[in-house]
Amino acid sequence: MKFVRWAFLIAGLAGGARCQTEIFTPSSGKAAWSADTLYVSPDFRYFDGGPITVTLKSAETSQDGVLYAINPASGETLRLFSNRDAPGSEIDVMKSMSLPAGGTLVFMYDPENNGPIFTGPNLPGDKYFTEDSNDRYGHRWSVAGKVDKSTIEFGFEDFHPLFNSKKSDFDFDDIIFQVKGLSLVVMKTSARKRSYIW
Ligand SMILES: [Ca+2]
Ligand SMILES: [Ca+2]
Repeated sequence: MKFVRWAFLIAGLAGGARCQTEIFTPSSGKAAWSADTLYVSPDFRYFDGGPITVTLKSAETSQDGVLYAINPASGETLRLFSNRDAPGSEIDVMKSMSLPAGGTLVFMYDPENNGPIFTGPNLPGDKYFTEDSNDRYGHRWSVAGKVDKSTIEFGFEDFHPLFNSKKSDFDFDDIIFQVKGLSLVVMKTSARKRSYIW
């Protein structure tokens, strides 16, 4: 699917890339995480045409919540897990949805007392937009990083600014899940060049 990736890259550069570059460093250490580098609400894409397998890893929070996948093109919403389901619970999203190659998926997390909150860049004007996170991370309530070539790890912060914003600890581990079948799109910049990791 290299052609699809390059077509996406060219279109992204022409249209103004929205890829995230900010790195999140867990203050409580990396014990909960398998990804070596975590980015704040990065973009990600479906390039490979195969299954998209979502696996629940852990939930370090006192608040219950439910994770969903949304096809932003159709608005179709699929319930995946409660954060209290058994770690290792697994769902193939593509058994219930059809996504075009090069398209994207939105993960929505809905804590019981507030939310919902969304993955992705969350720019004002986006269809799925999360309110401001008390200026700490702008509009962004998720992090993600690569575990290996085929696996991305995601985490959400579960407090919403309209409720208890001062209690947000931004550990982003209130639900952690891993996904196979998506590619992380992060722009790396240096003084000399820009490049992407997939
Ligand atoms: Ca937590
Ligand atoms: Ca938290």
